Amino acid sequence: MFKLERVEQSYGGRVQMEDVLEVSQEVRLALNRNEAVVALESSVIAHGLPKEFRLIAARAMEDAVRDKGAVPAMVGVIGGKLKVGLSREEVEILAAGETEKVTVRDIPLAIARSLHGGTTVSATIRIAVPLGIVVMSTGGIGGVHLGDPYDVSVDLWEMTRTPAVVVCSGVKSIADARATLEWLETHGVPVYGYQSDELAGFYERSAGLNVPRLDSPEDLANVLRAAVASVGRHCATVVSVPVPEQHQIAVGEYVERALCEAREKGIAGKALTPFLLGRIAELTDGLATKANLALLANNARVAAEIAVVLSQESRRRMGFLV
Ligand code: PSU
Ligand code: MN
Repeated sequence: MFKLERVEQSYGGRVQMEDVLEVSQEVRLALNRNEAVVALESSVIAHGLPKEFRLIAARAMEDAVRDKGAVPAMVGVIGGKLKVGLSREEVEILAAGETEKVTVRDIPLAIARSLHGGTTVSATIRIAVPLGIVVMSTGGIGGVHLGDPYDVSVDLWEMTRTPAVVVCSGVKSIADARATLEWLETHGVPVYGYQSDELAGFYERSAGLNVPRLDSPEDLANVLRAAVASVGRHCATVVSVPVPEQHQIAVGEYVERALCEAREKGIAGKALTPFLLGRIAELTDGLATKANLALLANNARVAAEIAVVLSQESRRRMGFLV
């Protein structure tokens, strides 16, 4: 029979979680009190935006979460430690330099090599959810890449096994929204439109694909409760929030062009997303970056509203509230 303890022994003994994980005091207090906490990914800060906008984005997301009465917990890797609730200085380290892009695959190496890194959606939920932080916010999830159906983001696999509520504006612009939605359907991961009947198209409000609509955080809370009571809760729930109307822009032709350039330069794998996002920002004269900032803050706000409703519910059940 498979015995995890035996495997750990053979791997050279057990490393304690506390040796590799550090949760900020503010986040720890909030969790102890069952208050609302929202996990934020840091790859978008470390790699997803032009340098001069990274700190602005981090602050906008954190402020949006606080404005709604929740505690932001930005997740990242600093000096090989998995950090939940990055301090301002730690966010600055990730925003300033060339640090690792840490997906769930890269966590062991980042720890063993004492690296700094921004965590993608997959790594962020893998770290946050076991702590009880189930709501996370991002810009766009990774997906099945355009033009390369074998380049499938580990975000998708991770969402099949980690029960996070992932708030996003659909799939990132350089992935294939249709193929990604199919993939998620095949693997049983539900995708809902937040106050929308269509999957969000990142810079555009619609990707032209229908999804079931949720009208409010309470509506989502009902769905999550129904899931727990029936099919269990083994996978993530994707909540797709359209970019605020005034920031919507069409980027189709620029995505095509950036993809061609990447192919010519032989850029692939983990380096592809940062390259493409950078080129799209340049080609749209910064409008894409503005839209990106707007949707990051808006998604963080919606995530906080969801986290507040979920925490009120659990506090009520536990007798904190009457
Ligand atoms: N979408 C963006 N900006 C980003 C990302 C997505 O607009 O920086 C990041 C997220 O962290 C996401 C990751 O989890 O890209 C997916 O990368 P990949 O396709 O290499 O798995
Ligand atoms: Mn990829």
